[in-house]
Amino acid sequence: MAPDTVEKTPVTLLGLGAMGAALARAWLAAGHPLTVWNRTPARAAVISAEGATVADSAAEAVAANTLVVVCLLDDASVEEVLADADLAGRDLVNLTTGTPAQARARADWARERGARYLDGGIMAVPPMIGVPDAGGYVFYSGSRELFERHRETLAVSAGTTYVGRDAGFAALHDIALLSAMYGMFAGAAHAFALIRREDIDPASLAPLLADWLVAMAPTVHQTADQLRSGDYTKGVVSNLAMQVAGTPTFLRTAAEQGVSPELLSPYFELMRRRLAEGSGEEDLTGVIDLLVR
Ligand code: FVH
Repeated sequence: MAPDTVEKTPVTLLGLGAMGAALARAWLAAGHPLTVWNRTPARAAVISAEGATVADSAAEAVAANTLVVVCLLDDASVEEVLADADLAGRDLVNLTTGTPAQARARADWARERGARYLDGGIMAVPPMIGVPDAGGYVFYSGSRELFERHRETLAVSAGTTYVGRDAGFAALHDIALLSAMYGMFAGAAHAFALIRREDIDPASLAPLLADWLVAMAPTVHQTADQLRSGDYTKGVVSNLAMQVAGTPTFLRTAAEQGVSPELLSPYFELMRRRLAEGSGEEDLTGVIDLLVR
């Protein structure tokens, strides 16, 4: 096979926690020259032994390369770490999880310092990084030009999904998906609690649960369709009136099994409120309007 003679974009990476270290290893494995800095030097030493150059300070690391990626704990640590760095002319890619407002403010902050800015929301856990078939990806938003310029380099770590020029959109998509995930975790927790004291192996419930959640997941497309059209009765299979009528059975079952209804009750309460507005023929989509203040 011909040797890979294409020059790889040098990368500076600030932050070598669980995620940062995984990113570092992916870029090193792909042959990208890598300069790193981490608050706790021992973590940088490990990555240095694998081929990275370690800078003495964050400012020195930023000065080393045009493409600067940060993956720190939170927005406050980004502010702290970059406080003394000269960002003029840098392409700053921030993969630190934050809120949409923090991302927008950070984009303005970077622009005022002469940097181009791209925000990222990582939809992966560290073992998925640098593994093309693992399904991990990163939402990006902010400068489209910056995204295109570094797309190939960024794709080394995980898939890339650009969601718009608004720097806050990557964080918004990230948190939206993770919020849905927590709703799913909550439902699964309630399901396992229901069988907890019975002679039912959790391992026998797990595949049934997983298959059912997968079967139900595509209903989000109908929800989106109803939200777009404004017609929440479109394509309804199980209407709100019928579903609310069924909720006492869920609550009674929880009581019979000695399980707190605290994860289910808030959602049932919203369903009842929507029904009280005269929306019995609708889907569950109207609950969304009750949430938006
Ligand atoms: N790990 C995961 O599963 C998730 C997957 C989805 C995305 N998240 C976000 O990624 C960011 C980094 O997460 P992480 O897993 O690398 O986090 P830690 O292992 O806790 O490492 C934190 C790094 O941040 C450094 N740090 C923290 N505070 C400061 C500070 N004030 N000044 C300088 N650096 C700071 C920390 O340094 P040290 O403790 O080693 O000295 C680590 O490098 C995060 O936004 C996740 O939400 C990960």
